[in-house]
Amino acid sequence: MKTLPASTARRSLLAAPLLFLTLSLNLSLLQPAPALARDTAPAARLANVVILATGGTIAGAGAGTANSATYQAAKVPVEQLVAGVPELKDIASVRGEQVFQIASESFTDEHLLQLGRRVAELARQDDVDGIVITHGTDTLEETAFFLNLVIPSDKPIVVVGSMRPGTAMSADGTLNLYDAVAVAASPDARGKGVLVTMNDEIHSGRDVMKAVNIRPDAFRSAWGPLGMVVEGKPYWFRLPAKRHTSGSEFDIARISALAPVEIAYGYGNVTPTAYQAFAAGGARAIVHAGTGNGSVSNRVAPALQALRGQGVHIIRSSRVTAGGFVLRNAEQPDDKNDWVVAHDLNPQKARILAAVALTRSNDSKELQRVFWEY
Ligand code: DAS
Repeated sequence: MKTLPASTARRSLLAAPLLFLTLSLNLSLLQPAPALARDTAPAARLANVVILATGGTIAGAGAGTANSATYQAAKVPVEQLVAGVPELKDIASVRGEQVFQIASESFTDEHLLQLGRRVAELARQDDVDGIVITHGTDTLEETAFFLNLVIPSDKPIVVVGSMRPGTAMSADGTLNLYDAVAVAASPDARGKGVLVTMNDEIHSGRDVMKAVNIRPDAFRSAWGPLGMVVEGKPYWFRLPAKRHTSGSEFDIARISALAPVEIAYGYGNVTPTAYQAFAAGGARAIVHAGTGNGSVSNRVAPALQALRGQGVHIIRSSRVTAGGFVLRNAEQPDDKNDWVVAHDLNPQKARILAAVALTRSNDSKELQRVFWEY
């Protein structure tokens, strides 16, 4: 038998224990991890989350599984929504309330106030840790922003919808609802304002908008989402910068009615007719959904100056959808006209903020301050 040179023999002797150690390590990797010592501390209780259902596609039903866009919204009751996601019981102690059963394009300011009062009442309860609102997607961004302004609570409040009814293939409502409850149950969602979970993303109720009307990735925030939910766990990457909820000067308890505020769209060939009709109908402010930088046609500017003279506020917003930013006195003499600019808020959000702000002051400088701060 050929003997090994001494150096080779030493290396192989050294190698033997290493080989044994490696093998035993590999084998141990194949064994199931030993059960951790049972934690004797009582298991932390699941968070109590209330789901307020208002209707929309997330409660919709279509004739067949191929009907992802042809369906009836606001059909499925909240009990069935909750039963449709049995995994909810693993992440929270959930109960549901049916506040409305409507498509959200039919929301009125009265619906906003009624929903807001119920949210505020629940948020004051010690046995409620978080609130989820299921909602149509059409005006979801308006409701989320409204609640962000008037609910004096740091508890997680999450608005959620779906782009496809539960009867369709690849329906998005179940996972959206699961994500919403996961966020509402999460202590680190506290103090971040009203949130919106759609398509695994977590958005600020202030920034989010419905940018697409027929795909699950419909909701966008011009400044980006705050985070995302992965397998029932929220991950955060940024925080809201504007005043909201417990940091807001507005409180639903002190609002009996929202101020009447309308929106008129700017476009080529525009005339003052809509603005004048809104003023005649009692609008206290008109949001101008202007072209580009909230620009105002020279066919309309004189009429808006006259309306301001009659006490109607003019608020310049922009009709652009991927991130407007209207600057004071840029292309329009706002100081001279005593007009307000909507900052980065789109027209529908500007309407909500003006309708809330005018419940406290009719002063245009106060109104402009509010648009900078919220
Ligand atoms: N009609 C729409 C609404 O209720 C359906 C939806 O997308 O939720 O907002």
